[in-house]
Amino acid sequence: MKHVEYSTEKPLNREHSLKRLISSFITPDITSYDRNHGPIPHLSADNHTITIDGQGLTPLTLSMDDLRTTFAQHEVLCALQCAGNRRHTMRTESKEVQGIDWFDGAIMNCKWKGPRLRDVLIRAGIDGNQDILQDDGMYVAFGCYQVPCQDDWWYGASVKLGRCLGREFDVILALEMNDKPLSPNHGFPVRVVIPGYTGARHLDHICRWVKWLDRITVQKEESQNHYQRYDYKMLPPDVDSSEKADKYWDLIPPLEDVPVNSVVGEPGDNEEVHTLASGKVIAKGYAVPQGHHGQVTRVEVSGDGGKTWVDAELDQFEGKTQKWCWVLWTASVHMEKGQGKVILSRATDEAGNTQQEQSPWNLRGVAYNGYGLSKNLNVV
Ligand SMILES: Nc1nc2c(c(=O)[nH]1)N[C@H]1C(S)=C(S)[C@@H](COP(=O)(O)O)O[C@H]1N2
Ligand SMILES: [Mo]
Repeated sequence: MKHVEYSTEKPLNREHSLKRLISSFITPDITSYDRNHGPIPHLSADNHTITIDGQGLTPLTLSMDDLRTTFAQHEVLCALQCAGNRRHTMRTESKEVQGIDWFDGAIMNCKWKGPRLRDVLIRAGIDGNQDILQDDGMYVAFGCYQVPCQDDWWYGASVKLGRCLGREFDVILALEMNDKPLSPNHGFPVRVVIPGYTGARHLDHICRWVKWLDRITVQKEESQNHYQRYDYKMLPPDVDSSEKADKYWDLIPPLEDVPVNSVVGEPGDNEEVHTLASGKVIAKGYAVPQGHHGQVTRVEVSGDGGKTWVDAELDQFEGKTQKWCWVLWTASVHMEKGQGKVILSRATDEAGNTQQEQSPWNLRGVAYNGYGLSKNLNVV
């Protein structure tokens, strides 16, 4: 029997302290969040394989050794988050939603390495030079049949074929995270990595990064897996029960765009905050841009409930803007002494997308991006 950790009934879902998360530009394995719909399988790289098949392909099976030694290895650095990141804020600032009570830490900024999916598909017979448009109606479905999930017996997701073939999209089959083989938690021996997306439709959240990948199928329709069809979608605001949602799932496309976002990680809620001699308080957090629209260029921070704002400093990795990464920010804001104070943050990206105070309520609590918020502070 396969060695597994946790169970289908009680999968491992956890995030780490936000302070720890924002203390490092690259998120180490031990600080990155875990999201599972079933148990974590412990697989062997010696006998695990991926089968690639589908429309116009001769089925091809590759070992982990094949992936590592017979393809050029490609590295990408990127920040991605679960679609449910910040659900807790939507739940508490707006009204009740369904789903795991994620705070602001279901995100990680890591380095991934492995062959390009493009090269693997070409070896399986796809013509890499054909002019595949975003809307050609073909999809690449990823599957993991290693362990059953809570709502389906396998885990799967799909993305458009054009996205998998475009070199600029940096889609890889990752064998390594942060210069080490993947850990079982993060998909050992291989997972899909799909950084932010340029195109008409994007799904730049990590829920599609299938772990323990064993199947890739090129097909005419989206994946029929439960999590592709009935989850990670933004239902309209008037859908406020599972019964109403049932009528909608098949009508709306999967979540397209994880919006521009920022959070305040320091100080944390309910903390006692000491002002500096200048009367200012130091605040820190992270910010991510909206899909393909370009990096976060500005983060504003307010210590007076949104009346006045100051610009935060953005500390980027080695001074360079990395295409798919987050930015970490630091600001010093003036604050009046007293109880029940708040610090707000508001990010803007290159395309001019800016966070609004509140974000649209939806039943599954996905894509929350209201102002970053640290509340109930006691400023002394
Ligand atoms: N096989 C498999 N892949 C999966 C999942 C899963 O439950 N099973 N969860 C998805 C979701 S919802 C997220 S947010 C990310 C979490 O990746 P992590 O656990 O490495 O943080 O993996 C995705 N890939
Ligand atoms: Mo997710």
